[in-house]
Amino acid sequence: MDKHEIVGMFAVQGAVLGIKEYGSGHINRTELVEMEQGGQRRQYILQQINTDIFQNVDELMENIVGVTDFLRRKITARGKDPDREALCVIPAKDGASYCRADGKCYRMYRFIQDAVSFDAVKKPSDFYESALAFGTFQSLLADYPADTLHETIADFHNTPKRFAAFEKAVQADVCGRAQAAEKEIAFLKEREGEVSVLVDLLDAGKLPLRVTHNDTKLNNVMLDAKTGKGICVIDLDTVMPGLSVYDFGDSIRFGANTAAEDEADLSKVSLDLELYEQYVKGYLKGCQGSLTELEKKMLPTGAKLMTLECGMRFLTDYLSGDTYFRIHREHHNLDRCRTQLALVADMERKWEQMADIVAKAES
Ligand code: ADP
Ligand code: GN1
Ligand code: MG
Repeated sequence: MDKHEIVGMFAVQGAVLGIKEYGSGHINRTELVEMEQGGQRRQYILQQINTDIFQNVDELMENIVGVTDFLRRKITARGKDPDREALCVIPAKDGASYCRADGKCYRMYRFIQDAVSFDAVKKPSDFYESALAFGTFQSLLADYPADTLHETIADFHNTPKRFAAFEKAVQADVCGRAQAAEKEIAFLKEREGEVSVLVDLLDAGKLPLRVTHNDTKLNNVMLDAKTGKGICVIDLDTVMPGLSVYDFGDSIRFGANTAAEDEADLSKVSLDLELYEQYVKGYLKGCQGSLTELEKKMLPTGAKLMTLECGMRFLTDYLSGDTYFRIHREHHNLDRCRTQLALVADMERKWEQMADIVAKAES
């Protein structure tokens, strides 16, 4: 089936004017669909879901429909525009939330107009706005029935389990790549004692389990193209019960790095403390005072451990033959791992300042 026929399976009218690749995600494949409807041009997002990773698409889409319906109702009740501030799933013509074609799974969303997402921070206020949006997202979902959410990827941010998987990949060394990553392997092993800190606090009941996004990269939030205000959190595949400090941490890992996630020149990698501060302020404001004292105190640890975890995931994938994250060049996952570990090292150098910024921030 070609893409035009796939679009035709969804409950949209009119003629397809064009379909082009879109976005820079590592997991799904995203396309922008342009249609003509009664003389007007309309845009949609078409996504091929990565079913190697998301093996139960019914459960995945049940989560997304549940969360987006919930958000849309709340946003409407607050007198705001749900089409702008929440994703809208376009159903298939048979009423299902996604389509199957040639063994692949596709979903469609209404396109959020006059909005942008960034792969890198252009100005600090954009980062502040993204933090406000992610914090608000979490507050909006504070009373979502968490027990109805399916775990779309088991143990997604269980850092000690990620560490065990990394060690297993080093042992197996199926591609003979471990030697090329000796320094990175040693760096991670030196920090083994730290990887359980947050999950241990969760298990001890000291950190609360919340409904979290779990993939809070800057390019997963849409900002208003004119005002720069954060409007809508997207990419909801991993909305599951989790830790707020990890949501915070993933945003810092990606957005407060002075270099790109896959920068090959490590001298460009560092933690931008000004951006970090902006994010702390925006996130705490968005969370509306709901974070506990311990959550607040653990924000720097969330940033460091999420960066460490992501580094070990990239390295595990490199050692395993690049089967998880889409790569665009040789050794791409090794480069990605190296930036993460360089960022961890810089966070260690700036640890006191990171803690100080949080301590001084108003919640
Ligand atoms: P991935 O899982 O591959 O990261 P995303 O759902 O994040 O996929 O989509 C990729 C990009 O497509 C986003 O960064 C964003 O720029 C754009 N995008 C996704 N959904 C929408 C939407 N509903 N409206 C406008 N742009 C969107
Ligand atoms: C993946 O899909 P995308 O590109 O937003 C990954 C995240 C990683 C991120 C690293 C489902 O996110 O966990 O942090 O790459 N998503 C999944 O850039 O594994
Ligand atoms: Mg994304």
